[in-house]
Amino acid sequence: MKQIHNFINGEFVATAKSFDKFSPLDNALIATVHEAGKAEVDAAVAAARAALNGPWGRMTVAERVDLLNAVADGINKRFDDFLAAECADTGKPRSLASHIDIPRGAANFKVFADVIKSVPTEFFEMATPDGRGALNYAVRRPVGVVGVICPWNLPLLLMTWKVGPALACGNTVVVKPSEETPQTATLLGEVMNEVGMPKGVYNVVHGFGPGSAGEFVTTHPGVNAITFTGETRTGAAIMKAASDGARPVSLEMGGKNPAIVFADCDFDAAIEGTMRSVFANCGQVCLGTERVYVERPIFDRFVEALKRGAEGLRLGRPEDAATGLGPLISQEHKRKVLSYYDKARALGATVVTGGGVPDMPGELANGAWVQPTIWTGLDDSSPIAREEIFGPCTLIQPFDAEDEVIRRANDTEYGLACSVWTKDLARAHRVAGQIEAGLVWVNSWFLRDLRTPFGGSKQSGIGREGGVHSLEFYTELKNVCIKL
Ligand code: NAD
Ligand code: 6OD
Repeated sequence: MKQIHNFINGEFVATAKSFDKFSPLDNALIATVHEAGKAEVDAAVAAARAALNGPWGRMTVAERVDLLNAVADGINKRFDDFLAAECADTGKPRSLASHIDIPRGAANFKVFADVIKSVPTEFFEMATPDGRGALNYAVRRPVGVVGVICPWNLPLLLMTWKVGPALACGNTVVVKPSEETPQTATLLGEVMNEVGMPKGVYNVVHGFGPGSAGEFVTTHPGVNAITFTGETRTGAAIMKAASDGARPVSLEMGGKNPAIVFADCDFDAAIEGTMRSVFANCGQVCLGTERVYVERPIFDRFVEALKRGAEGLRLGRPEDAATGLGPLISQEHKRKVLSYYDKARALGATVVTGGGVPDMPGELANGAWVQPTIWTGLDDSSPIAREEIFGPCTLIQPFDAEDEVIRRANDTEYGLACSVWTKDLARAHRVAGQIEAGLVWVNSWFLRDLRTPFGGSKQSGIGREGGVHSLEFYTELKNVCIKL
């Protein structure tokens, strides 16, 4: 059986305790994952601390930039290995992972290598009573050892989205990947060694949350800052843990994202974009659309077109080029998503398409498959319109007026993302300005420039990362005042 090790101080570390990793495709056992206990987390934090005080801490920015670029090249060199590992853990289509997950894994190092080369700083001259004056300048220092707690939906992409800027800023990291997706984080350890990354800069500890590696990292007094992506409830627990020692947190959390489709939109583009925002990665994207508001004159046509799109999605194995939809991540998540399918039916939803478990051939029948699903006929108060489901499903509702749809889109505890589809530029600006979310896409979805601020409002997040905004979290400013 494939063994997935921790990666501590440049070494692959086995432990006595382990857990099983099952394939989402067919529930077959695919790997044994070595679970880090307190001792391994202590060792990882100690290695990360020592690296800060070692060659890594003494490197110039230019030397760090060269290493980050080498990591990006190293990921690209082993592209097929990363692709195979990511698809094995998640079951997602290769066509998706090869266009998004793996390239972004490399880009997250390249982009922050570029950002760190041109960091702006402050400089102030001041008068002093003796007339000689003084100069002030601010320098950025790494915050220290950063704990990185990751989810399972875009494992390499979301882990490197944190590790790239953290290392660019001169920090060291202790990464806790999701228990569902351990492989690519350990594989990145091989790349770190191949490119000559100093020992202890990048560490990986495997395990779960409470009572396991996740808790041990977030409560560890040697961890100076914690960056997290995952569910809102988990983020809140981590924020509590971080309060011990008053450590900073960056939290990227859940969503219940609306799409707003005006009658004047480019209809085909709106359908294509909404198909992706609802069904990409089997609906397991934090930025995905779970509520679609469609202006009444095009409502029926829109529902019909999205239904056709959903029914055209081929469910299948990652390596099959025709596969448009993979399974959910796990049996547990399948049970959660199906509980919403049942709830929708019990609440009287019109099931436009899907709503159950597909017939899959052979062993795939044991996998975490659900049908792509569209509902109408429920209102904004229903749990289907309010709670994050994180599956390949959406509720479509009609609207009649701009003010009305803005109010309804904002009527949620979350505030991550929104897509607006219209050809009216003034309206696009007006609506975007009033949406309570960290990201608004107009006539697009998941179009990402990594220099832009990324993060959620309300219960969807605390803080912004991306470009120079990541520097705000991963560095501390120190002012130096020089009396002349
Ligand atoms: P999760 O919160 O269950 O787990 C995330 C990570 O936290 C895992 O590594 C888990 O082991 C760890 N963890 C759990 N409890 C912990 C604790 N008490 N202390 C320390 N670590 C703990 O999330 P998930 O199910 O892996 O991911 C899906 C969720 O992530 C969805 O809610 C989705 O919206 C959200 N998400 C948000 C973003 C974003 O950018 N805002 C991106 C991706 C996913
Ligand atoms: O693109 C990104 O940088 C990012 N953080 C995406 C998050 C996707 C959520 O599932």
